[in-house]
Amino acid sequence: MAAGVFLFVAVNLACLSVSGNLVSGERSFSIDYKNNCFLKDGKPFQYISGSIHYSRIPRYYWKDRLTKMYMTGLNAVQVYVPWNFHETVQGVQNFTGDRDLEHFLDLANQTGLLVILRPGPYICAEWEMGGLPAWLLQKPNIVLRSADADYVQAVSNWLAVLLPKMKPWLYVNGGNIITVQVENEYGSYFACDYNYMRHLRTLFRFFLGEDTVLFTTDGNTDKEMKCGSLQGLYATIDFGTDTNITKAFKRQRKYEPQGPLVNSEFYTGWLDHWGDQHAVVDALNVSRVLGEMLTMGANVNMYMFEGGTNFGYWNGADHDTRFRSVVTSYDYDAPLSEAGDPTEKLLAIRDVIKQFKDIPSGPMPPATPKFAYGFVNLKKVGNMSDLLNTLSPLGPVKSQYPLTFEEMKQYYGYMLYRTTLPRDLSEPTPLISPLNGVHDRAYVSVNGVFQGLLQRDTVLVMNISGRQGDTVDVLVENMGRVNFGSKINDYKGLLSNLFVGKDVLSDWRIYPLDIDGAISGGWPHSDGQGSFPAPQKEPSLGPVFYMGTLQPNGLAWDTFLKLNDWTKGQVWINGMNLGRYWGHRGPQQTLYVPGPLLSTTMPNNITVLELENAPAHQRVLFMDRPQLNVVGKS
Ligand code: 6GJ
Repeated sequence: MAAGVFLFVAVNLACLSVSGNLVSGERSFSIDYKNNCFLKDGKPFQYISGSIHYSRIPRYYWKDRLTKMYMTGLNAVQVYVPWNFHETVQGVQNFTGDRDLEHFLDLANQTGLLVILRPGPYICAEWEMGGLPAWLLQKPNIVLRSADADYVQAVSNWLAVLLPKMKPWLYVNGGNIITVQVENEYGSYFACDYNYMRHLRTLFRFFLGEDTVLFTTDGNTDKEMKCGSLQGLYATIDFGTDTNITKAFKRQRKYEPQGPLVNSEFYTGWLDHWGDQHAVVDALNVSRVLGEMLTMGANVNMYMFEGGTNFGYWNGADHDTRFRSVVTSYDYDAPLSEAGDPTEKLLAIRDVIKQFKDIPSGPMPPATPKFAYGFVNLKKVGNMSDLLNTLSPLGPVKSQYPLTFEEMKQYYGYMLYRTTLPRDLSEPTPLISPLNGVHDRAYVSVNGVFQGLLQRDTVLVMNISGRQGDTVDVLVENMGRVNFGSKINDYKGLLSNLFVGKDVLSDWRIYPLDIDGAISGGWPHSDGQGSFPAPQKEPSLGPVFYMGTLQPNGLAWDTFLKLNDWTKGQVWINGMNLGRYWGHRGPQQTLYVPGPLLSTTMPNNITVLELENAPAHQRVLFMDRPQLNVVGKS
């Protein structure tokens, strides 16, 4: 080892030989700047942590995943708090059921795991709008993640609810939260607004006390570390396996000359967008670099350790050269699979950790049982355009020109824009979004007949035909708001006018769609079997609902739903929105179905919204394994 590196490593090992001044019974967690380490109850402490997102795992399985992380040898977990998951409606905070954060913290505590809390308020995470609630966009031109008065007011109101809930969970108060992150990689954001970060520091100090270890995390560049760090917040860094760790930690040392080395996001895998090749990160590289960091005495959090699922509409998106939506699975090629199954990568990591600390004795809990329930035949319920009385019971809003989702005060899912053709189109005529205003996908029908689609950034024109006065339906899908970079103020819907040839389309009737509410209320299965057309085995075009039931077989085991030959859409089972499928694009080909969602005695209601093209066979398949790595045809 080169002398310089040797010295660097040696200096950082100093902490491990320090014995702290113990005051019996007193709990404390702090930074020892003299010996470059954390102190827990006055003794040197090195955390080996993994990221887990409770918002991506059904509450039933939290204990299972946490136990597997503990049995791997981790002593901490890192947890994001998605603001929009808890305050979906402005002023209404929800901490129940799958949102019961304190229950999650309690389970971690019971399991022997400390917590590194990351309450944002922005969290990135491939989560819708990086965790920020879309209702913030009610204020046009709001400057998110800045000292913008409206944004700061909303943030202050939220943190005034969340942080007092977290205070009893601080380690010093008898809980298991050892450190708290302020914002998230703020150095990668254009605003670089120190007044905003100072305000957050003030709020966190006010609610959590002067002794809590507050930190920031930024990417491995000087620009990011400079703009993201702030006096009084311990600066940490993040990087993956393809990094020179000595250089990376030297960069951290430029901002924290003394104190523990910390990699807050050591990437064990990576995310997938629709159409990507499935991302994987080599397990040997992960375990090798992890070993090198632990040898240096660094504190490491593995991002992700358990990824889980972007159920419902919670996936985020990226927008570099173009809009790219993140897939439903957040498997992330993580040590615990989306379904919580231990992988070879987990075992390799455990082998590394056992070189540095004792591993809990006893067996690693096994993968949860999986079952291939087989084929289920569905039948057509009806075209979206014929179901508006059910899906939009309050009827349309009339507007000369289109309104956005935000203006309509519907933030997620789908919205139907209806107008009429201004003139006869005897020849196929371009339907154009000249300002690229379709956010994100629009499915276009004339008199209920699907004619094609428009897509943000990539399909700005299509041809339609029809007669003057014909009904034009434009179903717009919000495919998840951008969660990283300058485009996170990601308005949805028709953001600008559509033209047929040179004629602007106007005089719209805009239908907010509460599909999830209708399905939670029992539709379509509660409408009885007789009220739907006789099951014709024929393909269908355009936005169409299908229904079916998975008959109970006494088992409620995890399973994976594959929609072979279907194109793109959304699935609900027993009222739960499992997320989006897009087999035509891939790489995800199956949706994770958590076993606890299924009934062992009652028929399990399946509803599918196919947006483009359903196969004549109208059936779906429940398998006993996932398929996340098959890029589609389109
Ligand atoms: C982290 O930065 C983020 O803090 N990260 C990613 N960032 C996107 C950078 C693109 C150039 S991808 C995976 C993670 C999570 O998003 C994390 O929340």
